[in-house]
Amino acid sequence: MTRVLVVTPTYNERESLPVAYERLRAAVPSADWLVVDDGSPDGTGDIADAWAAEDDAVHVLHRTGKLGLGTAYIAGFRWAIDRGYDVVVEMDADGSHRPEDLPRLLAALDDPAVDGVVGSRWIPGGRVVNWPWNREVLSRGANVYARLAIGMPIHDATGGFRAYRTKIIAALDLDAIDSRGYSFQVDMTWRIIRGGGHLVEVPITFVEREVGESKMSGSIIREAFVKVAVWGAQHRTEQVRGLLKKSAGKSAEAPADVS
Ligand SMILES: Nc1nc2c(ncn2[C@@H]2O[C@H](COP(=O)(O)OP(=O)(O)O)[C@@H](O)[C@H]2O)c(=O)[nH]1
Ligand SMILES: [Mg+2]
Repeated sequence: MTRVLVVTPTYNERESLPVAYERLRAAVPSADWLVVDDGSPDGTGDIADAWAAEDDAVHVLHRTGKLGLGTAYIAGFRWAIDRGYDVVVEMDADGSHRPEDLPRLLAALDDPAVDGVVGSRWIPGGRVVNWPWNREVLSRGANVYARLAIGMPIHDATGGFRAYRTKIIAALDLDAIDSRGYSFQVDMTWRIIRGGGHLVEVPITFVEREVGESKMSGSIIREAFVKVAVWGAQHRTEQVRGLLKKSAGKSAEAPADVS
């Protein structure tokens, strides 16, 4: 049987988390759940601890302060790798990622050629509900930007509802990933694709949270903007180097000029 670990990073989600817990347990009862809490001042970590004490499938990782979504996921990935899980899922706590969509994401992994599944808002069948227009513009814009800057083939590279085979994560150099905010999702996508991994997109409905607050901030947007620009520049430089090498190789192969 495939062992699945759902990783949910939390910061001040005491209102959202109980709903996510109920819905996840109902939608995918066989999955284990790891909450990675960054010392939420509102006591989210204590709520998760209480479930963990009663439910063997629930685990909690406590970190000392708000260290960012990216490092929370990396801690969760390591936890999954160390314990021999086959699949690791990324899912937000606030209900935006509907646990009811998870079986469809996991079903895409039935194909052994697929290494990871990205829940996508921006392909046919995908949609967003109750998102303010400025968030939609930001998300669509970020994805167009990633496509133009680095040739990103995934339509929702910033989305965070995903399922990966643990082995594709274990093949990455996790220490080298320093993205803290949402650029983490683009970073993971790009690393896996460049490493030859096969990702597919499955449409999802993203529902904006009804309770609690978003942790999106200007510094998170800036981090993503700068990082994608840097990756784009690196990628283009590599492409140009490759072309130069190729043409140098060709002229070396060409018959020598007899003068
Ligand atoms: N552990 C941890 N979780 C975080 C951090 N920042 C955001 N999260 C969690 O990541 C998920 C997505 O964040 P959210 O604020 O909903 O972002 P939005 O959906 O883009 O508005 C939620 O479950 C948050 O609680 C962080 O620094 N540490
Ligand atoms: Mg959210």
